[in-house]
Amino acid sequence: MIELSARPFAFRFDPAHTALVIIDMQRDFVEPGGFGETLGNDVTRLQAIVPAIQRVLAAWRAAKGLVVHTRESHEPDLADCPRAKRERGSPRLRIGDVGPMGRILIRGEPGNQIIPELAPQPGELVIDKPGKGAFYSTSLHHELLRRGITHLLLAGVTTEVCVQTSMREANDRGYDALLLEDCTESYFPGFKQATIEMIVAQGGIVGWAAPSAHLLRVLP
Ligand code: TIU
Repeated sequence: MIELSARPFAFRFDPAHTALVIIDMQRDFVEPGGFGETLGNDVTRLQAIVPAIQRVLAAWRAAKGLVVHTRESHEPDLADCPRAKRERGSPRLRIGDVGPMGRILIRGEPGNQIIPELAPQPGELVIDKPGKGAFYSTSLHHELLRRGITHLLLAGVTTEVCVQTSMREANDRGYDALLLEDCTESYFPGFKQATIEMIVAQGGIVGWAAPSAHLLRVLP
């Protein structure tokens, strides 16, 4: 067992039963011309966390821990994209429309790939998810259960949308989950901070949070 200094109290985990889950670090959210930008956001904010995730990913791979990458994505025929999701708001380009990185949020398109700096390696899990949460309509819970995973370390974007939704889904399924604070970012700085506070409030009602330096210090 490893003990990591965290809020609201120490996070104890066995790396053999813990997965690093990197949420949606795909070009659609991090690079200009994708889904994030077409919703009206400044995507450069999200690029700042890439080095911190790279350091954690390298250390976690060296510790032989399970790595899970997720991508928010839809089938080319949009069969898994609810009308409510596609028609919400007034973005310049909607899900499925052709943008500079191919069709927005569609599986297999250039914009839907994980950014090269964090590209999955053979043996790592890549989960395509049609919703904000990583467990909704995916095999993630099954894949984690059959590997004996009980604890999660979360990173990725955006903090209050796909990361928080996934963490709440994990919490309801019985996982102990910790958010790596400097490995997640929002298009809205206030939302990131509020999300971290609501996760750790009430004795860790959703889970734990800690800077990635605390993890790097304790990994074998
Ligand atoms: N819009 C926004 O902040 N996020 C998303 O739509 N998806 C994810 O967070 N991945």
